[in-house]
Amino acid sequence: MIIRKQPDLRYSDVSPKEVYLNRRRFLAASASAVAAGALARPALANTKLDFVKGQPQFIATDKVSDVRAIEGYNNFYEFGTGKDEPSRYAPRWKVPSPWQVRIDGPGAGKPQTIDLDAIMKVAPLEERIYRMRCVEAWSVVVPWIGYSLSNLIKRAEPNSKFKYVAFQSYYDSKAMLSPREAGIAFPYVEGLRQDEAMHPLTLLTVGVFGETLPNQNGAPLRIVVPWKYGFKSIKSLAKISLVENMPPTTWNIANAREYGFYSNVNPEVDHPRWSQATEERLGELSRRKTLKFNGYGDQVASMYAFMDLRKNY
Ligand SMILES: Nc1nc2c(c(=O)[nH]1)N[C@H]1C(S)=C(S)[C@@H](COP(=O)(O)O)O[C@H]1N2
Ligand SMILES: [Mo]
Repeated sequence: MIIRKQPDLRYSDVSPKEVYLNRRRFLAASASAVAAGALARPALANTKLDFVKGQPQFIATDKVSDVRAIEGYNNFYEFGTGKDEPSRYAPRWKVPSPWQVRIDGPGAGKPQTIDLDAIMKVAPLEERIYRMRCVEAWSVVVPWIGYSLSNLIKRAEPNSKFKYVAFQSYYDSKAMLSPREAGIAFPYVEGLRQDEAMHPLTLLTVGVFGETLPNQNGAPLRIVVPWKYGFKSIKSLAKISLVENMPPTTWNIANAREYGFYSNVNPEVDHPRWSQATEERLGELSRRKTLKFNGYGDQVASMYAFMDLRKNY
């Protein structure tokens, strides 16, 4: 049983951010901790968001992960290739304001540039608790805030040329690593098939733990696709193109044999260098069995019914 009928998640049993931050303020008073630079550091001072609870099908019943796992153990190669580096270096980045997102491409009947402020008002913000599974076989459970990406795409009045969506991250060579340092091309690009992009689970995400996104989690705006490996969930989104052909994606460009376009979580198809059968849920001692489509099969499997998922990995 993965989806609970009544969303009644209590933050009292999930290491809430407030508890953690209070503990951290307490620690900050300790000279030795400060001197040792030992404080794990999620960003402070994000803005509180107004949101409602997502529908039950969007609320995983797994225990929400500790804020230190979600905001302190990240992949964001623009800010470093180590898991601790994004939380150390991304907070220094000043998120450009106003943040503008370009929506274009042959599939967009009404191409447009839209500000984050306007994006926030396109649909009501919902809190959704999603399991996230990195291709590197660790996972977390995250209380994201956002709304289905389909709401924003519809504003661009998509036409019959919309077969795929191509996403592009923001890139600033002065504030971020060079492609040579990171070992991947920038700007980071990702993509989804039309039906995947319009699927209600695909979340345009502006927050986590009730507040705007910390930089290391992809501020100010990212995509979250919970049935796919984490690298599909592109951060710091700057451009959305509605296109006719399957777009290039960063990890596929870097190593096509290891990272395919679809990248659905699949315990039956191993990565060439490691098994995908199990995962480390951060904060838990024993490994979990990885679920096909990360446990979202009831909602998404039909989109792949006629595909060989070994070939289309
Ligand atoms: N722009 C950009 N987006 C990115 C990445 C990245 O390096 N750059 N890493 C991806 C990977 S591999 C994962 S697992 C998730 C991690 O998201 P999180 O740090 O919020 O858990 O972000 C994805 N989005
Ligand atoms: Mo990942």
